Amino acid sequence: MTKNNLKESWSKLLAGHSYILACHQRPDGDTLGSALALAHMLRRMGKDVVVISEDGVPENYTFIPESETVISQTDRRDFDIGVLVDSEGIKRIGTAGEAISSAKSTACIDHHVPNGEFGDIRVVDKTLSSTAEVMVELFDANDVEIDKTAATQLLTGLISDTGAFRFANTTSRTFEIAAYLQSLGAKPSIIAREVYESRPLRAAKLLGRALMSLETDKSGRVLWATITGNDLAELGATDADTDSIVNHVTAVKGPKVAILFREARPDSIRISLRSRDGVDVNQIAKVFGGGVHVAAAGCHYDGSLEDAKRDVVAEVLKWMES
Ligand SMILES: [Mn+2]
Repeated sequence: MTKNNLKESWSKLLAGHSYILACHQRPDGDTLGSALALAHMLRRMGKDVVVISEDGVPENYTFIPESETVISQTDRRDFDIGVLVDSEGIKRIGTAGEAISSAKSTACIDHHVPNGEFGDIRVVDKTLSSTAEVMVELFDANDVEIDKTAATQLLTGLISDTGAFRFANTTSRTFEIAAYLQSLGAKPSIIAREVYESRPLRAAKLLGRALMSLETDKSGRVLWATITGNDLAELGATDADTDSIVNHVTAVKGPKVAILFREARPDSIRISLRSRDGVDVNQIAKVFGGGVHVAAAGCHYDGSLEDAKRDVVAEVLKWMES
C-alpha cells in the first residue's frame, strides 16, 4: 500500500454516488467501526450510503457512533459501489453478498490473508493490525479530515482487533495511530469499557460453563473448551454471547493451541482456534474448510461435538509433530 496506491484507490472509490458497505458475519468492532467510519466520510461528502451487517450490531458495539444506521438486509440493487469491509471474501458477508455483487463496481478494504481477489478496487494490507488501521492510512494519504466521530469508530476497530493492544499484530505504528485518534477526541478508556466490560449476565454465566469444561490432551499442548446447545438454551444465550470466550481459553498458561467448540445446532459445530509461538492454526482450520489468520482462525464441522473434538485435536497434534 504505497501512498500512490492509496490515492488512486480513493479517487476510484469516490467515483460513485450510492454505496453499500458490508460487514462480515458475527461482526466485531473492527468491521463495524471501519465500515461506519467510511460511511461517515462518504456521507459528509454528500454520498448516499448504506451499511449492512447480516447479523446486526451486537449489544457491546451499539455505543459506536452511528451504529443505529446499520441495516441487516436490503432489496436494493442499484448501488454504484459495493465495498467489503474487513471480510476476506464475499462468503463472509452472508446474504448481503448479492447486493454487493450487483453494484456497478466493487471494492475490498481489509487486512486479512487474501482469499481470492474480490473487488475492482483493493485496499488490502495483511501486515496491519486491523481494517481500521488500513482506513486511517487511506484517509491520511488523501488528506481526509478525521473528526471525533470517525476517530471513535476507528479506535474501536483498533482496540477490538488488537485485544486492547495485547496481540502480536500491535506495532509501533498501531500505537501512533491510536495516539493520533485519541488526540482527535476518541476516548480509549470508554471504548475499552464498552467492548470488554459490558458483558450481559447470561454471557458471564456461559463463560463460567465454558471454563468448567476445559480439557487438555495428554501432553498439555492443546487446551479446549466446549459449549453445548444445552448450555446456550438453559442460559437463554445466543451465539454472540460466545464471542470473546476463546480469549479466556488462550489466557491459560502452558498450551500452544487453544480451541473453543460450540454447538450452534445439533451436528453443526463452530470452532475457534488460537495459537502461541507460531503454530499456524490457519493451516489447521483450512483442513476443515476455514481459516483467517495464522494465530487466530475458525472453521466449521458437520458432525457431533465428540467427533469434532476428536478430529480437530488430532489434526492440531499432527501439525505440531510435523
Ligand atoms: Mn479486522
